[in-house]
Amino acid sequence: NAKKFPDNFLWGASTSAYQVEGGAGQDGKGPSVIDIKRIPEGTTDYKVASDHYNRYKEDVALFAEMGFKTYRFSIAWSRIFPNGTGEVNQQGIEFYNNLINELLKYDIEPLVTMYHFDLPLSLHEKGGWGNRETVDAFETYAKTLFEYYGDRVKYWLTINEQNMMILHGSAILGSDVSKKELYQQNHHMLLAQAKAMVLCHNMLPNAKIGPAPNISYIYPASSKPEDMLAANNFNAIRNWLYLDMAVYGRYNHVAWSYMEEHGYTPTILDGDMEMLRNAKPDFIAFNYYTSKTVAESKGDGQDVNNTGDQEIVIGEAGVYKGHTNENLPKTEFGWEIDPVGFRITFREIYSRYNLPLIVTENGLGAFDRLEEDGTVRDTYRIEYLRKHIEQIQLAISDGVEVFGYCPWAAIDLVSTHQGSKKRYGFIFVNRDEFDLKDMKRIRKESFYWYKKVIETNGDD
Ligand code: BGP
Repeated sequence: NAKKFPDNFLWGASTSAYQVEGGAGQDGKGPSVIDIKRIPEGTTDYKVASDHYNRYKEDVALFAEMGFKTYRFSIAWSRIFPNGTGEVNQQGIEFYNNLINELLKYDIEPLVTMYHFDLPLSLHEKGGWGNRETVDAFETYAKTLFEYYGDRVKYWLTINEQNMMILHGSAILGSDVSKKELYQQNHHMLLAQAKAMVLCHNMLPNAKIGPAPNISYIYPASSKPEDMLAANNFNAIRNWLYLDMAVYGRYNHVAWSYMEEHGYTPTILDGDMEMLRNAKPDFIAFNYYTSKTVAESKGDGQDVNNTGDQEIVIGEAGVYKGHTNENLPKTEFGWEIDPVGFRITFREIYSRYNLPLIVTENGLGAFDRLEEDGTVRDTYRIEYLRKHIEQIQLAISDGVEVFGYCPWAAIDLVSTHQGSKKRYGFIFVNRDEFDLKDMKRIRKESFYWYKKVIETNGDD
């Protein structure tokens, strides 16, 4: 007997600044690493995106029509500090003021990601997260956000998918960085996160803050002990490293010995570990699209294979290698679909950390088609989301505390890896990869379906 979704469950959806806003350079915005990102040939850049910067009112009205209780968006650091640090750009402050007020007008709770991949370019040029000064810049940025928006924003997310930035750093940032350097960046990001959490609790006693990694439970390719070990390693390196740090302020022993063995251990200064131990999140947010399956890697590097995604290679010689899970269907973009893995992931996170959970991304990227009659029949998306929502309900029945669900994405936006032909939204944006057309907003079939899900508190 499945338990009901709790009253006040935060149904909503997500976006991120660089993928939805556009408005590049508008009103004093500074450039970010996204502006120098290597964009795969044939795909859109992020200059206009979905032009949400200029159409946020229309968009928020549509979110309200769907009945959103919350909306997860990110603040572009370089709108607030065009140079990453220094002078505050009042026009940037104003934009998010307006957006937050517009949401509150409809009783939509803002759920704010402080940093979603778009590091200000000037900080990147000074060494980015490899430079400890970026930690201070982030602390100042966090303080500024709390000062300006803390009276209205109750839920804060520190860093989106830090684990993906470290594992696939080069794919997201468009530059090749050694693993040793990435783990140093990781240490600095963890410190920045810890500082933001402490600051938030000091400045805003009623606010809640948490990390937002991408967590998906790792399966072994077979019951062979060596495959089990590879899965256990990858779970520790990909998932628990980040949450153990956020919650307990310690490097787990498996991840640490992996870093030692490969020469990736970061430089840790006096006081760092204490700082990390003293910071505690109020909840854990996580993004989940798919599970991952790995096998043993023999260590010659030859057996480290690609899972089919064009950009992301899963595997590291001698540690684990990506493996196709034959039991799972795939999306049009080759991502394995695994709703049951979602429930397992909930259980694993909750039993390790015992904190309330919220899903900040989950969804299906597809080539949606605008029909001649003006409809978008994304039944495949409805099916994907329905199956995942069922598993949330089962996780709740398992005793897991879940307080919200924000699928990706509220509205079509530019994908991180595959341009604007890969759509995720409940709302269609009428543009092509390079032809901006009229940018009209069109309700997809999933829009009406999700509205009903929210109306019935998950009983659709
Ligand atoms: C997550 C990111 C999002 C989003 C999503 C889908 O990793 O946090 O920003 O892009 O993945 O990925 P993609 O756009 O590559 O399909």
